[in-house]
Amino acid sequence: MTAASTPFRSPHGLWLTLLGADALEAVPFEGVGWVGVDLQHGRLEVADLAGILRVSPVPVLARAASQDAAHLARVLDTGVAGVIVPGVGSGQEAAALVSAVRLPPEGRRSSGLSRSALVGGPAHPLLLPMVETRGGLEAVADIVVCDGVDGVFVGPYDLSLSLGRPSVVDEEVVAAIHHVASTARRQGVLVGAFSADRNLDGRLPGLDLLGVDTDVTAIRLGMAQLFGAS
Ligand code: 3PY
Ligand code: MG
Repeated sequence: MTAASTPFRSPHGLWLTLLGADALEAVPFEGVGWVGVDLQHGRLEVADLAGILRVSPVPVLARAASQDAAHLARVLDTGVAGVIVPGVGSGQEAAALVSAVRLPPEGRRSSGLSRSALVGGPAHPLLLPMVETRGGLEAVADIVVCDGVDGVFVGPYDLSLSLGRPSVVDEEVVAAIHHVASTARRQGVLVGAFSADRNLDGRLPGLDLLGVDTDVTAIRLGMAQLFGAS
């Protein structure tokens, strides 16, 4: 356990898949506690992070494209508040992430004259492995106990696929999310999840980080409000 309390003014996060700095500069952030930049799905790239960091009034987390150490280093070099790392399936994988994400002596991340060094990044970026497979679910106690892991983040969509369940509001998926949350709470680490489903929101446990929905959904809702049938 390395993060005692949440650095977020609200658990509610906007998940970015499409919008860059120019658009973010122009949208209201009331009620938004953090943004998650999705580098695994959508069109955003590591090169988009610096601009987003410049304009975001709230902490920026990056959902990494993979567990690759070189990729994680490039992401952290931008100065993001933390990384959400997909598909972590064991305590060993979590330990490898600690090694990739932490500077010596805790880990093996290299320091360089990157944006985080020159402009400023957090001394301790959050490391949030994603639990989104049956293997990750079975290993969650080993993942949260890993020194250097700050919390876990549930991906309900991949988790429901991995469990062979038809939707994210299926009883087994919801129970699995609660199990992840209670295991994380017992260890005193952060717990987060993505939602994007208003039927899931009310069935989730209390979270430090709730990825409410994507920028595309926000645009769709705005379009429907502006142009929808009256
Ligand atoms: C999932 O639900 O699988 C996610 O990765 C959320 O983005
Ligand atoms: Mg996923």
